[in-house]
Amino acid sequence: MKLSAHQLQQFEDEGYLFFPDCFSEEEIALMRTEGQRILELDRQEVWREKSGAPRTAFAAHTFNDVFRILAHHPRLVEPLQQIFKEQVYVHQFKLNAKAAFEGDVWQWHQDYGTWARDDGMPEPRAMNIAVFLDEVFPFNGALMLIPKSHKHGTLQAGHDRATTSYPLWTLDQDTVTRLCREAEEPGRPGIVAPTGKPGSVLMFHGNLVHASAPNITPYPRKIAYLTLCAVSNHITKFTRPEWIAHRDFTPIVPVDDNALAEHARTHRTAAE
Ligand SMILES: O=C(O)CCC(=O)C(=O)O
Repeated sequence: MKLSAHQLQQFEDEGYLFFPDCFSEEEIALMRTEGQRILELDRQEVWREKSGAPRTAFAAHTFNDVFRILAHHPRLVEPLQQIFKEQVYVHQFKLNAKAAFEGDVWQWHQDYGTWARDDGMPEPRAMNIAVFLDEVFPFNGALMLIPKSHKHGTLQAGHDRATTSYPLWTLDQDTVTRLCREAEEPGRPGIVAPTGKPGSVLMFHGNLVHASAPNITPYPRKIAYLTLCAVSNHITKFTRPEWIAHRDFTPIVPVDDNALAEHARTHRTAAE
């Protein structure tokens, strides 16, 4: 997938790009089933909410064929090669559950804040790509973004180890308020929350400020996040486990565009 000049400009101006219908129903059905199965596994990579509900499953691309394909998918990899103008490797891979009634808050933060402080990543030349596995509604914990906030560099943050089960470098309320005021436009508040069908994709700058509210609805909101980093910008500090911040900086060689659909067909035939 190649970004147009208009999309590249939009990314630079706003800090994010949204693609409804990037993956087909067949491709998503495969990922949703595998994602749910993985979130129920009892292994160290599956992080739980304080309630015990699954929060995040890390590194599924290292032990599951479907997510290995996703982490090498040209629809995700090629736009980032284009943005960073070089090859990329997988810095992190996670399935975020945001389970029905139990999915907890993600406080306001910048991803690069954590990658710089915890992993020694030199520059914000890495970013998250969110692939919606369930429908994201305005009410089931949609990701909230502050447009243009990526232009402020890496903001001062505090290390939050208390409010959720996952440690994160989070921003204070004054900073979030100021950034929202700056992002306001006539008829648009300073926060956007892209919603859409399973198969939609959201790419956002490593310094874009974002958060999500708890899910108190019966509608689960699973999202797969692929974090790709420019190879020349690989991390230099190894404070977190390898399955959270990867140390294999091998450039990704993308698979065929139809690899997921092909996998679904092969496995359906084998099961028949
Ligand atoms: O999945 C979410 O709701 C938030 C995830 C997030 O902010 C992150 O992974 O940096």
